[in-house]
Amino acid sequence: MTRRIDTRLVKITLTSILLVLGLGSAHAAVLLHGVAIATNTSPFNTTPISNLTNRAGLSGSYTAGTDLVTYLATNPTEAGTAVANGYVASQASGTFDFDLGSVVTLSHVIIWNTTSGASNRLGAFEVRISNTSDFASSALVGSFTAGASSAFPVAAEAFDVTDTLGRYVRISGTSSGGNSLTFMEVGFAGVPEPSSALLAAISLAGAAFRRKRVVN
Ligand SMILES: [Ca+2]
Repeated sequence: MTRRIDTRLVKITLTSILLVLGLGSAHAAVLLHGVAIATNTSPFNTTPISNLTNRAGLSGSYTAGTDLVTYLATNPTEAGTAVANGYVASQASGTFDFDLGSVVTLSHVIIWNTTSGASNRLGAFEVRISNTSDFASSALVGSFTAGASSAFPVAAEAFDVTDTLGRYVRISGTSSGGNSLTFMEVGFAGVPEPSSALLAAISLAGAAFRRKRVVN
């Protein structure tokens, strides 16, 4: 009797683990928190780099955990006015580092650029992910060229990166033409690391296996 219950518990637990792992696919990408932490550029004016993740000008609320596809379907726009909402680098290229707060599988970077009429808008950029804030070791997960809306408010553009585990994201960007570099906002999507629920399920499975062996 005890043995039968334990076997069932193991089956249920393993099914739960597979379910959780299944949910952790690229299809379940959700918005992630991300905080702008560093740049090697000097601001053209007094705008702080934190403006890149201040969510100030967005049309809808940017809430971590929201399904990415659902979020993009709401056409979240950025109102504009770089001084208040965006960042203006005083040089044409630079790096912009973000802390996602914990290790995740990054799947997308979302950019709200400045308008197409601004030659200093973000053009070509690369995305790297690292486990350390100094990027001593990092993985290149994508190379892209940002688009731009004709006028404010600007639309969101989601860039599909190679799904990769890490905590810190570096955008190395170049102006599309001007001698300074401006963009408004950056968001992220991906899959959080195995949740505490999954870890609990694994330890439960382990306990069930151990109990089964004792019964045998
Ligand atoms: Ca902003």
